[in-house]
Amino acid sequence: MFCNQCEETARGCACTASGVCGKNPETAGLQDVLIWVCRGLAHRNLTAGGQANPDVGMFIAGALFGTLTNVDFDPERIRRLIREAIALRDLLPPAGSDEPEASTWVPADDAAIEAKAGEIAADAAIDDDVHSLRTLLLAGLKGLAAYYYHAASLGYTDETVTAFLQRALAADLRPLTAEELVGLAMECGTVGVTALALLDRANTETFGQPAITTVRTTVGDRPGILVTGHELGDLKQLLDQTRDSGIDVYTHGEMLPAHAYPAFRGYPQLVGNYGGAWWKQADEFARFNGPVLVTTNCIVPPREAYRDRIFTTGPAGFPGVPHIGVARDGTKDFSPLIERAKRSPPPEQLPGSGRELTTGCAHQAVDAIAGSVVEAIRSGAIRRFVVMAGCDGRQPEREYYIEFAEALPKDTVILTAGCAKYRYNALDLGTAGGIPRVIDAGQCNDSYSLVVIAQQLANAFGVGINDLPISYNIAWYEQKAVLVLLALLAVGVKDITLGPRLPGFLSPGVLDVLVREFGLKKITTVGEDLARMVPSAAGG
Ligand code: SF4
Ligand code: SF3
Repeated sequence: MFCNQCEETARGCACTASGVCGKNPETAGLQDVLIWVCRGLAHRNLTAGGQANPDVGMFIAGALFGTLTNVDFDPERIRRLIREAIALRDLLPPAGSDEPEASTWVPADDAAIEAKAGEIAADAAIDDDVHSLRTLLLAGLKGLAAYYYHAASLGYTDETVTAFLQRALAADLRPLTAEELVGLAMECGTVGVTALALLDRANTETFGQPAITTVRTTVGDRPGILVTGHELGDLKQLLDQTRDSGIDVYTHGEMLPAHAYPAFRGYPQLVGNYGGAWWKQADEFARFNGPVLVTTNCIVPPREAYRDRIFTTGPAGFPGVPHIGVARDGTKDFSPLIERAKRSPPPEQLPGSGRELTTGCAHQAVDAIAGSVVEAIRSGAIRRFVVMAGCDGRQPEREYYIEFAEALPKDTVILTAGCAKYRYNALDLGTAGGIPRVIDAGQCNDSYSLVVIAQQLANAFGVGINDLPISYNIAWYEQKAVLVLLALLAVGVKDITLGPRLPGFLSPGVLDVLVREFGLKKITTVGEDLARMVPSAAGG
């Protein structure tokens, strides 16, 4: 195997024996083959005219989502998807006599799939700028596919997104120059903005406009079901099925922002949020005592303590873990979780929890207080915003983000989104000019909200987006964050600081371009980064 797509890749270089995330070589190889046959499928679908089969775009979005870090560890499901991709492809007319192998390949058996996986891994291991750019593009495409999948599962689709996804995947079947790859990566960011805006519309039109909301983190004395991941529609269906059941429902991780949407307020059994970011799940799921529903990333290999009460759905999967499927009409039957919950003791209160969390400060909510925000900036009560969006992770060096948040001067406000916020959203950072010092827009996809807020401020002050008093200190872990990074670059944001490590797939040459053209930097020390991002903070 050769996988270097996430922030915790082995030695900052690549996972080659097994994944730090728990992905084994078999699964890694199957994922590579699935992506490769999707390239062949995309090529044929586009060559047959436009998007000859309109279902292919959605199939590819789902398939790519499954290959994102911490989504699907189940080799059997991936094998099935490879067969489905080939079957879909072979329903399309052949695209001429010189089709790429990925558009015609039919594996004789599992050994043939394994051999193909070996070829793809050997090719990925080559260390040069072109391979670095190919990995950057693929990571961005995975993030794009994932966000598009979320929007489409709520019925919001956009052919320009699926057309680009297929064009960019198919393009890599022939040798591309570094310039072509840079162009596609930048276009991926632009299409990423379209997909993030689509998801924003899907969420707000389906669940209502989010409003600033406080969320309880204490537990009740009834049995509970814990819902994690990003798929709000799954939570909604589960809540409909648990009305008057005597079971409480708690959000976990990236599901926290659900509490801010009006559609989720009418459920008295949705009682609060339990736990923090994804990497603490082994301990938190064990203490929760009741069933856990994993809707998307991040799932980590489950511990024995809760293995008999964890369920996956959607793109998430793990061998031996029951998977809740979807009916043709889009409904899911969560009765296995409900039955399991009825036999479960109530959750255990987590040590250190109890403080209410605030979420829902998406662009619509900030719009409602725009006058006060502009006034606070004009009066000097708010001197600077620092965007600290992205992912959390398990390495000790991520303590940096707590220290950074604590060290920020009292007239600075943190704009956050994604699970990165769990490092500081329970700190008592107070307010600046009457505005909370941590503005949580929501899930990682709600980073889009932060861009809208920045654009609104730029308009209010009649300046460009880079002339605003906003610094970017982004934490990344997986490929959704890569797409968010490309989207920020596409809207013209410069001087982004990224951490805790830079992507292992960036070659020195590609990094050099990102530094030169976009001012990308890696985090250093809290003191040094503060001095750079909030200049007068250096003197206290
Ligand atoms: Fe390694 Fe990350 Fe790939 Fe997992 S997803 S195998 S940790 S690089
Ligand atoms: Fe987190 Fe997995 Fe990226 Fe949606 S839940 S941000 S890491």
